[in-house]
Amino acid sequence: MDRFLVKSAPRGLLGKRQPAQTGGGPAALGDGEESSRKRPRRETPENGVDLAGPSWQRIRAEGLDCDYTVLFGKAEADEIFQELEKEVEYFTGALARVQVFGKWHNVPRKQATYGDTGLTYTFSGLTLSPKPWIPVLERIRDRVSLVTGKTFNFVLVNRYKDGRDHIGEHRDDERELAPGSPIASVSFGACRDFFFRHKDARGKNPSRRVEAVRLPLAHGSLLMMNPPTNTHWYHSLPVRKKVLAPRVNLTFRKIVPTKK
Ligand SMILES: O=C(O)CCC(=O)C(=O)O
Repeated sequence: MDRFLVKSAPRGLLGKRQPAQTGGGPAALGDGEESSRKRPRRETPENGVDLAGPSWQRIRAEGLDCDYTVLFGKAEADEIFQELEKEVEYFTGALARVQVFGKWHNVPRKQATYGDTGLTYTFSGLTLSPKPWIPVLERIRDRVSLVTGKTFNFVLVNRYKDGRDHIGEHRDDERELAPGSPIASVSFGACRDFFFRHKDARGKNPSRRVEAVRLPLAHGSLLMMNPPTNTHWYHSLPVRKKVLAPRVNLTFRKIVPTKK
């Protein structure tokens, strides 16, 4: 992440892998181009969720390995979104500002972190502890774990009040992230375009041409960013002035606890 450094915890149940798929760029998901399959049953009827599990779209390119699904139906996603809006406490003051080339700016979105007790991470040069988990975040985290078989001990929440709020190109490649762990990105609210750009294809004079990948991230969706995606690809959520509604994104991570 730009300005965010974690300091301080499988290719699971998603099923068979597809070969790399790119081309015609930027490659866009959500148009039914990507293959999908149901993963084996895992949920129990008491969960009130689809017994067959979600259908996954596989997004593959050179060094990019992601899986996408709509995890929460509209009614449940609406309910969770309302609860996030009520319960999440975002950074204020110095933590809501960022220094770029010596000048201070407001971060163009709101941010918060929650996680296991005892974890610490570095943010804007400060060592911080995440806030303790709250029920709505545990509910989302546990649903992600249920369908992926992965566990997470930390979440970064980003709130975009409308399409002017955004996040610049960055990689989630902090060395404090547990090696080999995926990042699970869950979105609620306005659908926004999310872009991946290969590290060799950035800037004015890229060393080579690699098509960018565009994914519209829908209300209630889950995007699994599996290794080695964050080694080779940058991601961003660009400005979309026509989007007037808010969006909340949660990236669940596993970070290595700091040695005492
Ligand atoms: O809001 C999003 O979808 C992206 C968030 C993100 O890039 C991050 O948390 O590193």
